Amino acid sequence: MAAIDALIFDVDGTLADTERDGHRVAFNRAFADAGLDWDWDADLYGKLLSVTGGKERIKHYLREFNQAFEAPDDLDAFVAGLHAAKTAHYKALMNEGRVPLRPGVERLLQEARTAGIPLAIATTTTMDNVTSLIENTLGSDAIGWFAEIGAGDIVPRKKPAPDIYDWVLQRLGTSGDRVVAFEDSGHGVTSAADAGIDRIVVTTNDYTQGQDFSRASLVLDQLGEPGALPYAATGTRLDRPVDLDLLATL
Ligand code: XBP
Ligand code: MG
Repeated sequence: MAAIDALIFDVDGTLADTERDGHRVAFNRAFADAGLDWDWDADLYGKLLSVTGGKERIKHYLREFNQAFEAPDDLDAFVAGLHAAKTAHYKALMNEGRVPLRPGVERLLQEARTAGIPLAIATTTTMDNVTSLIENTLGSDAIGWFAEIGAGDIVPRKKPAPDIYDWVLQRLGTSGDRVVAFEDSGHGVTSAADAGIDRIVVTTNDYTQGQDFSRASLVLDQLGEPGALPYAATGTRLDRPVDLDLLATL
């Protein structure tokens, strides 16, 4: 197996469970600000997650779940306005420290930093949201821990397309067979795998459990800590948390 040149992390659902109590709440606040009576409850939001990207998700909602809404002529501008308001609300929620990192994330990031293995991010979400989550959970300098951050509209196609992983790999100057990717969703696994990444660790959450992870190397409930070991999707408990030694066996 090849050496590990970098660890590449998805953000939403992987670093933190941001969707239900972060993004969803921010969308609803932006809708209320705009005088819209749209309410994305936790179940509906699970369905809407089939489309990645906040602007794309709003359009998907109008197409599939709210056809009665009379959209303004300039739909793109309308959606962009809602989305900008949503991003402001999301940042405010992160500033309140509402969403913690998932178990084992900080430990693994620190272990990689100590070992000199570059860290990177490949996400669909907006760059401002990434900065806000990282600063509020890991500290004001922690954004500098990441050698490359690929986020949001920087590439033409969002996950499940491979574009964002291709972009990050190119910027890192490496290839898919020399990195490990961390994801929480089927779309994320497809994106990473189609960029040539064969070592993919999935940590599932309530929204993504049961999705197709057949192209992942490892499917777990969390990265875990020494005192709280992860369970594999098969029900087996690992004998160690996800650390560099474990990644070297993939
Ligand atoms: C994350 C997303 C994003 C966020 C919203 O997917 O789908 O759309 O829900 O972010 P992934 P924006 O974890 O696969 O990257 O509203 O900033 O687009
Ligand atoms: Mg995700």
